[in-house]
Amino acid sequence: MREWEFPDYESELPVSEKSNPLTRDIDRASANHVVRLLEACDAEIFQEETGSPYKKLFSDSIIKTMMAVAEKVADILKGVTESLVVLSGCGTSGRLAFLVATHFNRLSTSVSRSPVFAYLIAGEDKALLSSREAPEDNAQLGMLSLQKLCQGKGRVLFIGISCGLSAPFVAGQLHLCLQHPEVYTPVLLGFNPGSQARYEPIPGCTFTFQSVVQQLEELTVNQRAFLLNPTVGPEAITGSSRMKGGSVTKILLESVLSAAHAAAHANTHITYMGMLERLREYERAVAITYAQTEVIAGLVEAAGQSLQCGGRVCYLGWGSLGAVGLIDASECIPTFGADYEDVRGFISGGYQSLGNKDGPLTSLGPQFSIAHADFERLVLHTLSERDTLLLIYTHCDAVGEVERLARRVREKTSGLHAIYHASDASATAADNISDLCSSVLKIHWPSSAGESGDSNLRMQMELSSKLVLNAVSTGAHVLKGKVYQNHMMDLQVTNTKLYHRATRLLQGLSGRSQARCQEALLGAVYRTDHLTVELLNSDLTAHTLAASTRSKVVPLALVCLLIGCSVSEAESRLARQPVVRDAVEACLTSSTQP
Ligand code: F1P
Repeated sequence: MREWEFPDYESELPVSEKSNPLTRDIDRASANHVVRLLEACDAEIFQEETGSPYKKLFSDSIIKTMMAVAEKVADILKGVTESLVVLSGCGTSGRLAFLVATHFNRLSTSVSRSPVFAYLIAGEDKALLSSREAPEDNAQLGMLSLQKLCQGKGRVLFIGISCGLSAPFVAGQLHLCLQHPEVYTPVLLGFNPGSQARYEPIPGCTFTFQSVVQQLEELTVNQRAFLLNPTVGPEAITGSSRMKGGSVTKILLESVLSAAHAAAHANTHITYMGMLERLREYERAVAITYAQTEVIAGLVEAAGQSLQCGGRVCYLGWGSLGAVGLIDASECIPTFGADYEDVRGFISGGYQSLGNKDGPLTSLGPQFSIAHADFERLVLHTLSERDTLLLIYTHCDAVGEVERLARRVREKTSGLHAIYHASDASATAADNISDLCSSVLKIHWPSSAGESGDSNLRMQMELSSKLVLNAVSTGAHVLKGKVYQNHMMDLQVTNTKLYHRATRLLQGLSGRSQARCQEALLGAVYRTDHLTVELLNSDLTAHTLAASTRSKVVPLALVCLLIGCSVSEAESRLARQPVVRDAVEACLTSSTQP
């Protein structure tokens, strides 16, 4: 058994919020070591069940549930009109719902079938590219958006994704499904046991996530609801479910939907061995990726250097790999308190290639300019040697266009790198692009990879790119000192889950009471040493809303707690010591000295 699997290990926390013993010292690790630690954490995804108290990805009950859900999807694909498969989630979970739904709609169109997949994300399409955590708390909003989407539909298979079994937005949608079983069949996807689902009351609702899960569990007996919740171990950076949580969401959804697609359109059967093989393909994809630890570490190092000296990291991706880049970049803002320009994604073809339902969002502001043309117009001329640029493409993409852009970037900086996916067949193709780059992460996919078709190979390349970019952006922020031990120190507290996570972090590091830590947090949110009774009594939504306009809230609160100083004194300390980890350590040392 792993340390975190013992019942007394951080026993009050669900698995998704526990800290991973493997990464306790990740804040002090070299780039190379960071990548190895991430590899070790990702390996837990495929850990066997033997000896563990938890259900795992390869557990019999998970494979069988995947098969049963695939059968339901296949029925819908086989052609009943007025049916829909809805994938829905918040943050990363919603972004992956988008990525997977658009992939399978394109696949359906390619075999002349109408698209039946739809996605929902809390905060709508804006949230695909920027952080919008507040709507995650809104169960009514979840219900309304599902109702609106499914108006007039006779049958809906609803797949709600919440890694921590915690988002009220998704709980509301599952509740709606339970109220209308004649239309909806609910599926819940997440990575905690049902007993660890969030039990906190949801304002204005009679249900909690926990009570919804209990109802779902009862219905699983007759296959009127499904629960896909293997445990994959705590995240490398505590609570950062964009990492393993996101990867497993992608693996599970794609395995189920591709089995359903093959059953509906290629007349294959959905079998136990077939499902197992799909999961094993992903396990191999993870291994193929991490076989290149050294090169990945080089990218982490380069990105880390850029962030440390005020430079930027830009991802220039093609096709769905461009979307993977956009997603990774968007997550740095809430996770590390980053600015949108620190890590930024661009996709060839912009919104047309992204295929989001609301179309171009460019008018919403500069961070919504996502096309390569935008990059050339707005960013290219500002590049310098401090910046790191990453081309992300495959042998199927417009290589001539990749080369053209590479040449333009190279005129400005030598910090150009590439992530290039090539199948065996194309591996020997002449490659002028490599000559322009400081380093190339060339991932060779054996012809056996994605045996069941180009679509599967593409999805594996996406996962592989996700792992590399997660390593680059996480590793770079670790090197920048944004992580203390394995905790994100500068997270945004823009919803109740994040507010509670921040409070727990403050309690753990300062040893103060929950009440005192909440006071310090609010002091940092409102930048005051004198919290009025009115402020203390106002509801959490007001606080999380106020926090969305503030930076460095958690580090400030911690400094106040450790030093016992005013908020403005803490602000000037942090200004003198901008590396959050160093500032925290300096305070911890002085607070333990007599
Ligand atoms: C949803 C989510 C995460 C994000 C952050 C805030 O979590 O948006 O994707 O990284 O932790 O919450 P979940 O509902 O999938 O657990």
